[in-house]
Amino acid sequence: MKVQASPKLHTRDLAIFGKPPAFAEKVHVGRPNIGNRERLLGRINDMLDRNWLTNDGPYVQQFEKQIAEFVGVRHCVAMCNGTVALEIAIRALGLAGEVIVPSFTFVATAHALQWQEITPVFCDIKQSTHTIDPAQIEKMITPRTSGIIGVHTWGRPCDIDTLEAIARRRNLQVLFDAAHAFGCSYKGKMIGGFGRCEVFSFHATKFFNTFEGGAVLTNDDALAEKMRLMRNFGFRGNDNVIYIGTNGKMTEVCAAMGLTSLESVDEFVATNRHNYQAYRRELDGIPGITLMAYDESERTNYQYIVVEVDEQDAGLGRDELVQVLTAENVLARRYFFPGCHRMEPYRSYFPHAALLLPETEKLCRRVMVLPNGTSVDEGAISQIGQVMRTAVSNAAAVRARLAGSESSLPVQSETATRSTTA
Ligand code: T4K
Repeated sequence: MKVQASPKLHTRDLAIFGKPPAFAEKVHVGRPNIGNRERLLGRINDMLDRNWLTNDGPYVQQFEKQIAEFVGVRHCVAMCNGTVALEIAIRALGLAGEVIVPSFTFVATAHALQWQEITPVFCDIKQSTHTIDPAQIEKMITPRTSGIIGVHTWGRPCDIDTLEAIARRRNLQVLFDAAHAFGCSYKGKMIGGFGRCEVFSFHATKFFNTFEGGAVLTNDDALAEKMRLMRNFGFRGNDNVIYIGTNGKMTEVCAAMGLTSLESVDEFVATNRHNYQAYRRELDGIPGITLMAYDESERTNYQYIVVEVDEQDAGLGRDELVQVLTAENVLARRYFFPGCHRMEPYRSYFPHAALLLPETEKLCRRVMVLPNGTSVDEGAISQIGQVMRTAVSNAAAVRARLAGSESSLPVQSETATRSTTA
C-alpha cells in the first residue's frame, strides 16, 4: 500500500483541488483476504495430481465437514455461490407466494425469490441496527405469505429470537441470509444454526472466501438431503433423477481455497479488528460522521467499516464525501444504495414501496463503506481519516468545488486539521 507523502491537512491538499491523490493505487473496499499461499498452491497441486476437479470431491467433503464443525451445526451443503445457495434453500423449503425481506440488502436476497416467481415483500429496517424491523413484519403478512428472510447485515445478527417467534406464531418459515456473518455469533451461539437454515456467501469480497462460493447450514437432516439432491440436478446415484434440481456444486479449487482460508480466520479477524479500532480513532469527533459499532460481547468478523454521514452536522452529504474519497483513490461504496425497492424489476412492480420504507430510505442516503482487510494499514487509515476530517472541516469550500464553482473557495480562511499521518 503506497501512501503519498503529501499530507491532506488543508482543502488545497485534496485531490478534488488538483493535488495528487492520497493513494497512488486504488484502495478497494472488497479486497480479498488470502490465507497461506504455499498451502493453497500445495492443495491445488494435489487436486491436479488426483485429477478430481468437481462433483462432490474430497476437498468439498472435507470443507463441508470443517465448516459444520466450526459453526457447530449438523450439516453444511457447499454451493457454487451465495445466490444459488439462497435459491436452493428457498426452493427446498417450499416457499411460495410472498416472502418478507428487508429492502436494505444486496439485491441477491430479493432476486433469489423473484427468480422463482416468489414476490419479495420489502420490510423496513431499524435505524439503530440496519436489520429488519420485527415490529413492521406482522403488518406485511398476508394469506400469501410463506416465509421471512432475515439478513445479518454487516455481520450483525438481526433480531433472531423475535423473527423466530413471529414465524412460529404465524406458521411461517424463517431462514437467514448470513452472507456477511461467517464467524459471528448471536447470544454466544455461532451464526449458521438459526431458523430452518442459514445461507453464507464465500464470495471473494467476503471476510472468508472460496473465490466464488456459498453454503447452506442446517440442523435438519431431511432438508440437507433435499438440498444436496437439488444442487446436483436431482441425481441420486447414476441415472436416477428423483427431483428437479440445478447445478449448484462447489468446485474442488474453491474448496481448496476455503480450507486454506479457514486456517487463517483468526488472522483475518485480528487484521479487521485492528483496522476497525484505527478507524475509530481517526474518525473520532468528525462532526456528522458515525462509525457503526459492533457488539464486543459477541464474536464478529469486523469485515465492514460502515460510516453514517449526517449531512446536517457534516455540512457534506454522503455522496459528496464519496466523491472526495474517490478522487483520493479510496473507492468507498454506497452499499446498499438505492435499496432493492428502487431497483428493477421491483421499482416497476411496487412504485410506491418507498412510502412504507422511511428508515430504509434514510439509511440508503447516509451509509458508506470504507476499505478494510489487508488492503489498508494504520498509515492508510490515518490518511483516509485525515481526508475526511479536512473535507468536513472545510465543507463549504468542498461543496462549492464539487458543484464546480471554484470562485467561492475560502482557501485562506480554512480550518487546518490535526495531522494524522502515521
Ligand atoms: N446476500 C447478501 C446480503 C450479500 O451481500 C450477497 C453478496 C449475497 C447475498 C450473494 O452472495 P454471492 O452470490 O455474491 O456469493 C459484491 C459482491 O460481488 C457480492 O458478493 C456481495 N454480496 C456484495 C455486497 O458485494 P459488488 O457489486 O460490490 O462487487 P465489486 O465487483 O464491485 O467488488 C467490490 C470491491 O472489491 C471493488 O472495489 C473491487 C474489489 N475486488 C473485487 C473482487 C471480486 C477486489 O479487489 N478483488 C476481487 O477479486 O458486489
